[in-house]
Amino acid sequence: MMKITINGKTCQVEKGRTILEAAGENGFHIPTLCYLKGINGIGSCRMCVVEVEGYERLLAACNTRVRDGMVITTESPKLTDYRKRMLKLLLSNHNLDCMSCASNGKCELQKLCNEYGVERADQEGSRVNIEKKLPYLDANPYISYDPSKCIHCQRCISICHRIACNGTIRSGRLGNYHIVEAPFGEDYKSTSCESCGNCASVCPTGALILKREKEYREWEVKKVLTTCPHCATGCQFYLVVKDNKIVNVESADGLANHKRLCVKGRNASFDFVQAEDRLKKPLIKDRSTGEFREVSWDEAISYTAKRFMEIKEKYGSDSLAGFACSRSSNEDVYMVQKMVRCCFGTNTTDNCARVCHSASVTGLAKTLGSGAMTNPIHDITHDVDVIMLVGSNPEEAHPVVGMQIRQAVKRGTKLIVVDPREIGLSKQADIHIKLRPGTNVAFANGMMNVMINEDLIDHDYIDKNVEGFEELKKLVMDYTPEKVAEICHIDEDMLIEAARMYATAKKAPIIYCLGVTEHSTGTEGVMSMSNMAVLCGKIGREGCGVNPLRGQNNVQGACDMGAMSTDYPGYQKVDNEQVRQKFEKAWGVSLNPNPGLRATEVFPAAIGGKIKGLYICGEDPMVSDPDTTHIIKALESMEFIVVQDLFMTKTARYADVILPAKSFAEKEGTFTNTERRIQRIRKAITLDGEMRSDTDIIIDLMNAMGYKQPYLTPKQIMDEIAELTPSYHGVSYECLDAGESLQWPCPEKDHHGTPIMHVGHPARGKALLYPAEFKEAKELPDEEYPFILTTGRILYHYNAFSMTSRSKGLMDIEGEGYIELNYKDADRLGVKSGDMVAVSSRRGTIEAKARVGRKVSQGETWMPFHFPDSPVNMITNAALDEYARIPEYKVCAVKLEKR
Ligand SMILES: Nc1nc2c(c(=O)[nH]1)N[C@H]1C(S)=C(S)[C@@H](COP(=O)(O)OP(=O)(O)OC[C@H]3O[C@@H](n4cnc5c(=O)[nH]c(N)nc54)[C@H](O)[C@@H]3O)O[C@H]1N2
Ligand SMILES: Nc1nc2c(c(=O)[nH]1)N[C@H]1C(S)=C(S)[C@@H](COP(=O)(O)OP(=O)(O)OC[C@H]3O[C@@H](n4cnc5c(=O)[nH]c(N)nc54)[C@H](O)[C@@H]3O)O[C@H]1N2
Ligand code: SF4
Ligand code: SF4
Ligand code: SF4
Ligand SMILES: [Mo]
Repeated sequence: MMKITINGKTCQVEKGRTILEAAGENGFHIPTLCYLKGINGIGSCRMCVVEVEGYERLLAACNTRVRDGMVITTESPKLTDYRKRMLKLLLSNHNLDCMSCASNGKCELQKLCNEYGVERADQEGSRVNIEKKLPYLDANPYISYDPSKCIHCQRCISICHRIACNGTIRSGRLGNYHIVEAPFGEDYKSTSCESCGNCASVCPTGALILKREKEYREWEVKKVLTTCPHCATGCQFYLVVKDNKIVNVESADGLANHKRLCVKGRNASFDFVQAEDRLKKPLIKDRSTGEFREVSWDEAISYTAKRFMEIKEKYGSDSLAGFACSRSSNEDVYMVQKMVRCCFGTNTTDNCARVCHSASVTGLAKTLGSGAMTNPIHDITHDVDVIMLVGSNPEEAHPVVGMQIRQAVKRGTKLIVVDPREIGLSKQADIHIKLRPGTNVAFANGMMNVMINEDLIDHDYIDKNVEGFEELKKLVMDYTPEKVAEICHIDEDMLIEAARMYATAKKAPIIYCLGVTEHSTGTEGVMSMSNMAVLCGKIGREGCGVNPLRGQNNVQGACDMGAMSTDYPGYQKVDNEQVRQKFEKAWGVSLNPNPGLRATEVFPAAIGGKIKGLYICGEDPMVSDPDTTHIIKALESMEFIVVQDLFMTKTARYADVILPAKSFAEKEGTFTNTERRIQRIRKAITLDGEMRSDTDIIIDLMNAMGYKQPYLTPKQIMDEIAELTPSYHGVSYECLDAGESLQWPCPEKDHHGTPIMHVGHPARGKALLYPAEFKEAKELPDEEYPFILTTGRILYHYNAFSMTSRSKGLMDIEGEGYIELNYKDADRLGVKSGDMVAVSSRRGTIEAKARVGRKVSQGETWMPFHFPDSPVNMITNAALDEYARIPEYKVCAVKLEKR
């Protein structure tokens, strides 16, 4: 601690503090303009100058550190005069069309000028002519840059380089002048800019803005704190609302995002909410004509209830099924599974995790005793030595996690990327293992072979906390680096180096995603990730663990809430007698003791005549499930289908009843993000139309089906969830609204959550090392279908396209499907970038535009699954994993022909 004097007051401050920080901590305000805490401290605006005894010149408070005994003055006539002169200098170069400026009312320059009584500059500045030469850049659909309002504070540059870690917007020169080179001109698509808008969010003036800021003034809006509806990173933001219309998104300081947002969170979180073509009224189809007619809610509810109950009567409870929506809230999902269990009388309920991370839920429960991400995002991306990223493309799929990984790499963390494609992060990786799709298990066994043979494992941890070591050792001894290199098409030495790098690192998380799970050996792939971490004792510790990045905003919650055919809320097993009795008592009905079918089993069962009625809340299997032809057949086989969604999806066209639901912005609730963090969503607007929240619709349906379900608010539903779910026991709206950010397990009231799991010992008691033999994917290339097709996602679109396709800006940036091929294959086929290619598998043929390059290896291709013009699930393989019944989206065999 040091003793200093500020404005005559003696203050104790910690060594290393800047004058600005020391003053702030002691209640003294110093004006700033270019300064951004922890991000920008270049001291160029000179607003934060202070007088320090013994110094002739004025010192910038933001980048001068305190010294013991310093005597500082933050306000004086001299300082006021100086600050006024600085403001005048800025104004002398500034385009003062404040009345029409989007930043009017929130401009920091305007605020300071008001504060210091500066109205205009004394003369025109020297930059004015420079600015006339610089173009106003506004080709990017979301962001524009007006050089005539730029004060060269560099905040935008610092945030892009140090926080978004993209390094796209740069500082340049024109003659003697510094300029900002912003990537928002006509060539914006060819820059590395991700349109995340983090730069615009920190611009103090109207120079760099989100274009939609022009539509409102700061004093006209209210801001509603909520959670992003796209990926499971769980970024926090405010919906900015003017006259009951959402006009913007502003980032908030959530524990997963720390004010960052990605392009979808910032720019595409409300267009779909306010889209013209939202479903607004309940619809019933006349099967004889195929036409839908608008009906009242009363009719829709009573008709739906009657039809489901007739089917139950005729074919039994297990002829019904109900899927919950991982986009909707915990409370909504809880009610769906409660309806399925209490009214349908079956456990055949599921959610999109089945096609996504069900292998993680099953695999990690088997090996560690809990199927969730073990460590928080911040913990595994800050201050770790090595990150091993397997089958995960976070720069596109979890961009705010991707930004934090880029930041870690920048700070010196080593990165191992295991992915068959070149992804953005593989360029920054120390090691990129570009393995053949479908060979993760062999890869992991090879890694463990090296770890054991070179004795890099944690004997102490294994002795205390592990079972199955000998069996695993026996199995992996077969997987020599030579053999694995041959199976995976990789370099043997690289494998050895990766094993050493991971095993010897002190802090090294494994982060993985669908490249591991979406295989017919997905569960074994997941258990192999767990095996590697367990063998090295990297479980239950800071900066380590096994970390599946979950997909949808609330898919973690949907699993937690019991939208699973085997589990009640909180992973309590349906075939456990005691558990069942507990739920029978709470819900007042007798419950079906048999596990139900998994979602991917429901469709074949429908074709086989076993499933007759299906309720689908917010899923679009016509687009998102593999082998669309079998989905069509299944949908056509059933007697009654209900779809509850925001839009007329491809699946909804097959429904008998369509129920219009409210989106995340129109209701209260909670989402649980990938880190098990339970966060609030809040109602921001009320739209015209008869849409209702999922929960309200379900409560009506339950009553109409004869179950007395009292009407409950989301808050009351959470109380019921907490009562019945040990891991959510301490969760309540009271504590969430008081600012708590809880990560389950939260086993007691007043518990503050559990950031890191398996501390002390694995939840299972002992971790299981599961010996997984490598098995080939179900469909391999052959003479007729010589290429492997892998599928996945891109930054600008989201899953089945229903939400992001309604954002014009995203469609401008990336609007059609494509297929990536290796340039050597393309040469052989005579295909160039931009040519149309027919892509055929044993299940069908689609067309896509070729993108030729080096991203995929020879013999391999890749397609995004979002786009309706190349509906890739027409041709993917519905082969399922043995344990989790997850489909093999990541490998099928195709042939390519130039069109
Ligand atoms: N922009 C955007 N973000 C999203 C989504 C979206 O649609 N768009 N969807 C959300 C959802 S639901 C999910 S589940 C997540 C998914 O997020 P990710 O799993 O990260 O996304 P994918 O692109 O499906 O696949 C990830 C990587 O797996 C690699 N891969 C393919 N086969 C193999 C293999 O055999 N082994 C290995 N090691 N890697 C392989 C692919 O090359 C790809 O780079 O994203 C979420 N976030
Ligand atoms: N080829 C291939 N196919 C894949 C994948 C792949 O990697 N490759 N990935 C798979 C994965 S991981 C996933 S998660 C699935 C995703 O597949 P889906 O779950 O089918 O797709 P989504 O687009 O996420 O959205 C589902 C629907 O929810 C609706 N919705 C949004 N909010 C709400 C709400 O609050 N209430 C209600 N009732 N509805 C709402 C949307 O309008 C949308 O129609 O796709 C899978 N399909
Ligand atoms: S939008 Fe994002 S990536 Fe583009 S310049 Fe701004 S901060 Fe950088
Ligand atoms: S564009 Fe804005 S943030 Fe960037 S240097 Fe100019 S004034 Fe500062
Ligand atoms: S990273 Fe995910 S949660 Fe965060 S803003 Fe982007 S889409 Fe939303
Ligand atoms: Mo997913």
